[in-house]
Amino acid sequence: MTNDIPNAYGLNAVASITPFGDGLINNTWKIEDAEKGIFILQRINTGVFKRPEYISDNIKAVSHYLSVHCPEYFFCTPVTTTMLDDLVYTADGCYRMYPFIKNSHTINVAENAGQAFEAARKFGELTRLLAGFPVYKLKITLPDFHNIYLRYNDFQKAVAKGNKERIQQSLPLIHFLNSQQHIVAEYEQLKTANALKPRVTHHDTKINNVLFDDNNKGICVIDLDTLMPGYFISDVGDMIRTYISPYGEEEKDFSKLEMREDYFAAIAEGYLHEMGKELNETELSHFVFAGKFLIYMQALRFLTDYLNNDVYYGSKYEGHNFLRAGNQAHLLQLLIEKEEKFQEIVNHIASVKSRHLSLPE
Ligand code: ADP
Ligand code: GN1
Ligand code: MG
Repeated sequence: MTNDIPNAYGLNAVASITPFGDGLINNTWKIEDAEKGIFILQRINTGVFKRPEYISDNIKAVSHYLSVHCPEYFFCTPVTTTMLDDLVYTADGCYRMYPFIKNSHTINVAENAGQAFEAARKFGELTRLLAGFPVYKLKITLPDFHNIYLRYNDFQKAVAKGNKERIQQSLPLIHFLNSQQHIVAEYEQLKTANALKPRVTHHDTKINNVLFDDNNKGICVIDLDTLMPGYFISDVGDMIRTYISPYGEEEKDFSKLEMREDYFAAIAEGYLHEMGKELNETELSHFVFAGKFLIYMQALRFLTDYLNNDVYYGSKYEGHNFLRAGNQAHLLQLLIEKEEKFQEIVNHIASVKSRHLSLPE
């Protein structure tokens, strides 16, 4: 990358530009400018996000709403260029820049249940604060992103028309994923019954999308590209997928994956601390389903990509997406084993909260 992009944002004393973070879709750099300080520069993957201006429009709309209704809330917004634009288009893509939040850090795997609580609380807080926001004013930055029905169909197409050798090799995994199709059916039922309330949803609640301070308190949520209308199952599901196991989606030794009860309870406590009053009965009773939904969809997406020759996620080594898919299928099995126990935990937390709420002041 040349200095043209930082220059467009008024940075004329750039001391260093270093690749940063572990995202799979966009490119991120940390930029140090001798005069203006530290920034995060990102190239938006326009193969995935075809209308980057929709992302900017959503961030502006939400930021405006929050500044009026909860001015004390810290919402991290992009920096504008010297021409007052927030996006810069060049021949090699579309860029935007954020101030680097001082004394912040991210983690890729939760190291203790307190971090899981904090992250779940921060994402829950955002949705709660935006409960009065006209959700359908948000633009759809990624159509059908969490449409599991479509993801399942894409998977079937890949199984029918994808790389023949890879299909052959993946047969046991294909068989397992086909056997879990009831997860799609249950989601369709919930939608048909209008049981899930459309809300402002982050759609990528991985723990490294929360900035923590030195005391492990959440500073703010980041990575707002997929902030769109959606359902709570997307956000809670990705928390269950990514905060509970001590090893994540890249782990090759599946025996290291675990569904730790205390981390699950921390997610439920943190999210319901903010959203307990917002969720309806059906939503509460589908809290663990959210995890099955998201983990299953991620397994479908990784295997679909493998069968389609890694066109979406790319691959750092032979069989990378096959391994990620197997990892997620294993995680799904672990969650299914704990499903009843975990849902009891949610019911218990929700009932304690509602008793607490109905006590006289
Ligand atoms: P991706 O879509 O590729 O995951 P993110 O927006 O999550 O991109 O940014 C990647 C990483 O960069 C984050 O996980 C975090 O470590 C860091 N980061 C992003 N924005 C900021 C910021 N404003 N301040 C400090 N660090 C940030
Ligand atoms: C991608 O960009 P990143 O790493 O935050 C993906 C998510 C997947 C995740 C799996 C737009 O997120 O849906 O859950 O990889 N984002 C997009 O790690 O596809
Ligand atoms: Mg991210």
